[in-house]
Amino acid sequence: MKIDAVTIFPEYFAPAQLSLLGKAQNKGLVELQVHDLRTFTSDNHNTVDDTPYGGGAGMVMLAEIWGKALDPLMVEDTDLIVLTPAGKRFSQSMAAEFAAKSHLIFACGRYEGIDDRVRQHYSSPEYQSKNVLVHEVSIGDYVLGGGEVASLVMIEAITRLIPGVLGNPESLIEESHNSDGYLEYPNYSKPQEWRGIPVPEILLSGNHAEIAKWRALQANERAKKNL
Ligand code: JCH
Repeated sequence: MKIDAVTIFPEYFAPAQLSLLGKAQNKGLVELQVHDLRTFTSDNHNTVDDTPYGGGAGMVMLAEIWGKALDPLMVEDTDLIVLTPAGKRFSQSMAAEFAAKSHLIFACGRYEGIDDRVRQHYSSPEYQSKNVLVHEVSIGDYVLGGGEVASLVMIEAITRLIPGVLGNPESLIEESHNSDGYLEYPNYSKPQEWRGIPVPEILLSGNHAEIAKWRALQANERAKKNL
């Protein structure tokens, strides 16, 4: 999978070189390219924003600069993901859908966001005929300073679902057995007693059918409690 991220803060993506995602890139399963939006400016101050038409607080990112950055990336079969607090809520099922794609672009805004004509332009019939889709996505109901951290969250959730990225595919199979991958039972490891708290007896029994039943019950109790 090819992933492009466009941002005025490329350094936010440094953690993408670590752990599973870093290894996936070394293995050639994921190719992440981070682009500095400011390299597409042509004025002395590298301006990427201006005041909003209609007035109001804050600044809006310029369509002209975003167009220059995105045009060369918007090839056939591309999903353009625009992060915004007003977007469709990101979920495990959405991650699975994006994991099957060949090319994702993450447009990371700052300030009050990006001039809406950028979204409109790349949603036009010209791009639809190139199998380009534009998605406005939010990772949750809280307001971040920009799209970078949200993109990193999405990239991690998506890329770990690409075949070969996770070392141990058993954990993916186990995830897929419950509804959305986050109905999890409580985990225990050594020692058998820690600060007076024992590991539940059933987990030491070797009875795998009973262990599976107990874990399913625990997962459901936990899910109800956290609603
Ligand atoms: C973003 C902002 C609009 C602050 C600028 C670009 C995504 N789940 C999620 N929370 N926040 C974001 C996000 C994504 C992209 C951008 N900002 C800051 C934008 C605002 O209007 C109230 C406020 C935030």
